[in-house]
Amino acid sequence: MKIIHTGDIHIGSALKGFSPEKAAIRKAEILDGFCKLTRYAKENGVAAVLIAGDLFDENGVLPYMKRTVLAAIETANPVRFFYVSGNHDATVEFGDHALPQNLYFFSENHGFFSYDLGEKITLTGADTRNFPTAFSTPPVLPRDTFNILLLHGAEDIPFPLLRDRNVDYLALGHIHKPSPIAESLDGRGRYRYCGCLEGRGFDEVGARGFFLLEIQNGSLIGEKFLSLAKRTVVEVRVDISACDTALDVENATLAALQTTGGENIVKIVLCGRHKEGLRKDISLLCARLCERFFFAKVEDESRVAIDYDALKTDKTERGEFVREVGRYEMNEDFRAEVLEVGLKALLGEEIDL
Ligand SMILES: [Mn+2]
Repeated sequence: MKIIHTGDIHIGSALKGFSPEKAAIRKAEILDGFCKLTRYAKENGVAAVLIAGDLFDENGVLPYMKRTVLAAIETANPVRFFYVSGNHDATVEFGDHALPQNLYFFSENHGFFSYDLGEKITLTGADTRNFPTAFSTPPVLPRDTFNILLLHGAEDIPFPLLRDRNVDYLALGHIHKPSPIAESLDGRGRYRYCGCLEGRGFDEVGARGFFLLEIQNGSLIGEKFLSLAKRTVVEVRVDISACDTALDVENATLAALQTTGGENIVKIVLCGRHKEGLRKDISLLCARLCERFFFAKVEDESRVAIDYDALKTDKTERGEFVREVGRYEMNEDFRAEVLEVGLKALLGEEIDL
């Protein structure tokens, strides 16, 4: 039996950090990402899709999004969808929407609820909205079946309570970075976070997708990480120590992005110690990158390389400033920043803090 482990799709989330136009596109793509997954499941003979919470993002979920999700699920029948609520969709209600027959919830009993998936596979889950009381009666799972536990959370999940309860695969949601290798839960079971389907913000760097599990005769015989993501958030650090001009900075950045496709979202972090007087033109660089990639953000961690030894004996106000800053106790990164800003001010340069 083929089973998909997904979650944290966050349909309707605000997508801060993008321009309004790009945020609107991305919002549509995130909804579409779930629809693509439902089609993949149907076309590839997947029996069940486990949604480990946060399918929706409560603050921005609109009726059309719920309609689209429910229609996609219905269209994917006979694939069955099993959905536990997370912390971001605990309050999302379907109200008057007609629910497809192939969508299953875990809200009964206000605790753990189990489904027999057939082929000696059981699926047990609990809604996050029923934490922590659900854990007062932890599930008792059969010894001779393949047991999947579906939950959403991290610190609020008492892992020790779930050990030695015949869990084979703990399918988790909440942490948006996928765990490539499932970690050991106890002598029998393993746990894993699936991550989100699409990187949404600049903090969701790297591959995003879902896990496809294959279970036969009570054992897991295959597990694959697959991605249908439209875009990836790519973070690249660019050392600009050797740059003399803004054009050099741009060229160094473009060289670092040579293998990155234009459909992606890029986050550039400038680093290194460059010569004094280099004008980095961050805004222009960001605008250029936005022309080549879906969206871009530039962070500047680079600093001026200062020849402290020469300045220590320098008789000018610059030397005096360096000596003065040297008298205070402070973290060395902060000292470098103070010196850079101060020396720029003494040269009459523009300062962006
Ligand atoms: Mn969450």
